[in-house]
Amino acid sequence: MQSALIALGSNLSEPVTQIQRAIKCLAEQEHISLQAASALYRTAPVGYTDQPDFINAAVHIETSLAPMVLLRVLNQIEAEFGRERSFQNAPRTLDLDMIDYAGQQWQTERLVLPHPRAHERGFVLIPLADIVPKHELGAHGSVLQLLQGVDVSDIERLSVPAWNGNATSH
Ligand code: PH2
Ligand code: MG
Ligand code: MG
Repeated sequence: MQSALIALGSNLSEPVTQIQRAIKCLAEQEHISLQAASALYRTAPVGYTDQPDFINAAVHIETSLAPMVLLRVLNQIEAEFGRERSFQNAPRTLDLDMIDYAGQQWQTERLVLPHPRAHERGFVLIPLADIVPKHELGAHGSVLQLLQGVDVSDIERLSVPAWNGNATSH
């Protein structure tokens, strides 16, 4: 089994419910074991800003799937959740981004690891800090170190649970 970190985001069609359902869906995948889930966060849109606030979270999984197979599973789940790809950074029902896979470095057209923008994004780092604060994102430094250089003033922690199961109950 290998360790992987997945960032989740949604800003369409009841995003809190989308993220809760997506975490449950990941936990129920045959070759994935959910280890930990962050809290849910309401975050201002970064990049293309003329769109609703996002709900973001992150999970730590163990998986026997190879990186490209895991990527395909993530894309399939996005599609099941009604994800449409109209333009880059468009509003979405569900975005599942692989942030890290066993600390590996990848540079392919379809997959870059660690995720090339995670180290500068508060909406990824704040959830990661809940579950893997000391994790090193490639050569960029640890999650906690990186957070010191990032504006997180637009990020609000929600009190609703992200996930109320455990790794074996479903
Ligand atoms: N995802 C993006 C671009 N901008 N902003 C926030 N707050 N949350 C996101 O998940 C997000 C974003 C591209 O995937
Ligand atoms: Mg993304
Ligand atoms: Mg994505």
